[in-house]
Amino acid sequence: MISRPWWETRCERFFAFRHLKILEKDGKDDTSMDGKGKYYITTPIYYPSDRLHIGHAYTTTIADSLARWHRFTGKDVLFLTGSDEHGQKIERVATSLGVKPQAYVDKIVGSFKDLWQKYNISYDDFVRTTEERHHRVVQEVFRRVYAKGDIYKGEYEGWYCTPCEAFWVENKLQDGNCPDCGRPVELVKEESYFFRLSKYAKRLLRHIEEHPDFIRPESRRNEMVNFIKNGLEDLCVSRTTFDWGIPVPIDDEHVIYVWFDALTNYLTGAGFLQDEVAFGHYWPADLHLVGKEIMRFHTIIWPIILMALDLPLPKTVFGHGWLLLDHDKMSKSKGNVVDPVALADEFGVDAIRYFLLREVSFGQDGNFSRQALIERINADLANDLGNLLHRSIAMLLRYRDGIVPSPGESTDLERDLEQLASSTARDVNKHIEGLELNAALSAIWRLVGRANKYVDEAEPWVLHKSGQSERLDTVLYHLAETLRIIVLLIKSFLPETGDKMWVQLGIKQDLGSCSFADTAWGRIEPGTQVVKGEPVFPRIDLDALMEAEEATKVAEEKQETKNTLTQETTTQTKVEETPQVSIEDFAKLDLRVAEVKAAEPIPGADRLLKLQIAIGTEQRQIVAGIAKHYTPEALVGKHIVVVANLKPAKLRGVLSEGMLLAASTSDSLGLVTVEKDLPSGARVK
Ligand code: ME8
Repeated sequence: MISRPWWETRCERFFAFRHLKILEKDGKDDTSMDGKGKYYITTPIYYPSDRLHIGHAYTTTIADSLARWHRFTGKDVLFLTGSDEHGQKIERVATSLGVKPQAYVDKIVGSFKDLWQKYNISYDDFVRTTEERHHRVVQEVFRRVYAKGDIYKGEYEGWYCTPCEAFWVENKLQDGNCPDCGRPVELVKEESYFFRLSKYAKRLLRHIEEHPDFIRPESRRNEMVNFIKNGLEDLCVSRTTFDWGIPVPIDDEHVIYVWFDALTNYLTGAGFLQDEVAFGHYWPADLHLVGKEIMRFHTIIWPIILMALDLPLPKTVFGHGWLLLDHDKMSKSKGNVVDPVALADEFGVDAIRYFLLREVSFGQDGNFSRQALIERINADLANDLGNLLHRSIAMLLRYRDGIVPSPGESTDLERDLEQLASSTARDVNKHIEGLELNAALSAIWRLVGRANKYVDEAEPWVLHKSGQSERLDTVLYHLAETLRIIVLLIKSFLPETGDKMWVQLGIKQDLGSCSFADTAWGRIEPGTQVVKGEPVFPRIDLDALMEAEEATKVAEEKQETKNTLTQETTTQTKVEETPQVSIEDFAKLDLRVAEVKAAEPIPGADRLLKLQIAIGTEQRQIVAGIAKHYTPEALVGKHIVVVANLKPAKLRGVLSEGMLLAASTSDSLGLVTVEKDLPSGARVK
């Protein structure tokens, strides 16, 4: 076996708890379990309002790499992710699809877990906010804060942004819209429980000042400090106008505000009120990793909830930047999201993980583009790393039948490489401790680069030709040993690649059981038999790929033009000139009334719109060439007529499960609708 899957580590954690309990009984310090302490890291729990995109994979891949590295350095890691399943937004999506919220979230959360499995995300626990264990924790937290006098009943009148699930006072709105996402807000007036944020403002400011690592990076700390200094309003922590949430324990007319519910997941996952030994060990969290847009919730509301509970605050909340597409924030409603599954299928999971970790300067916004991705794959992965492995294995096979020889005397060249390998391991650790992910990867790639240069300088082919056998042994040994260390250093970031390289190096030791101490120089055993394998990262022909993409685009555009022309010629043709069909032919068409639930553009296809429609209780997606005539907003709510039994097809890679009917001339187009307000699903004959 190469490396252990995450569920085994989860078992280990369980045994670690048991071990902890024994230590506690013996009256010993529970953090001394392995001499290295613990590391509790979390991602945001994502909304199952839609499928996840590459932005979500960005946060989770970073968290996973950090979790893996800390396990590697001997820490007892708890890595938590999950899903934020309550609230108005989820309830509305489910209702628009005609399904119960629970059935809806169950399905989407399944897709979250599939995605994390594909990306080799080694989470230890996944909190769903609809779970019973979480329900109990949230209600108890609410009860305690209420009992302390920090929650009181009142009346809320103000604005609410449903996509962000955030309350806003009038003077914070921007042009009447949500200042965070720019979307319209709704006026809300309802009885509500309020949480005394204002009471804790000074104490929070003091904490931020005394703990410079609490909010990172520094730019976000300054933003948050300014926000608090501008005055904190007490926060609504309950809603009464819908019921998809956890009931307020003292008043079942109210459900608990979704952010109060969601933030508490970090306690649920650590064992709060369930396993106090585990909780005492893991809490406070070492790192809450979140996107910058939800820093306010994590660095103001969350710490104040913890203060009200008399619990210690997390050590660090890091607000990373956004992954942008064409320099714009990705969002489903703008239709500019990148699908992480399709991307991993096309390029491989580790290529995507590498790109996410390396390309974006951690903390700042960064742009996603296929060209940048392919360039990274070719330069860093295929040329540098892949080539080092390939040429080293090839030389070991050619000159020593694949057997790692015993080294002879080292020269300055070797000593230089040995030193760099040792200092790189320490540097990577230092960078990871400091959350400098780009620097950590740069350091590893400096070692890869140095090893490639070492091959050029040592010229093993010349040593072979000139019969300098001992010197050749030394060089080949140094290459194999440097590669072994490189695998140990990259496996937290690129787990599949680490496994593949380990197999090619033929090392018998289980990679999953290796620890940081194994990065010490000189641990590959002479006599190890290397194995020829497939290239770990084949080069991608960027020009050919771009040409193929261009060709598909041109072909699709031609098809669209042809369709339009056909429509236009049909308008010019006299009715009696069109061929006749029998009533049986016509009856083959299943024409139905459908309601448009949502509409969005398709990036790169300026004639097309993607529509989500309901035909009775059935949900469908169709693609229609009407973007020049209708805006997405104008379509939502319309009752249109569709051919419901048309064979599904893909247009620009997007699935279309039907076709809408429209009348058109060369410059105008109108959708076919029905004259009376008939329900969707009604048959058109
Ligand atoms: O906010 N670039 O959930 P959410 C980088 N449920 N990261 C991105 C991103 C992008 N373009 N888009 C999304 C919520 N993310 C709440 C959280 S936690 C108690 C509750 C990542 O589904 C980033 O981590 O809207 C961001 O903060 C998170 O997804 C938002 O996910």
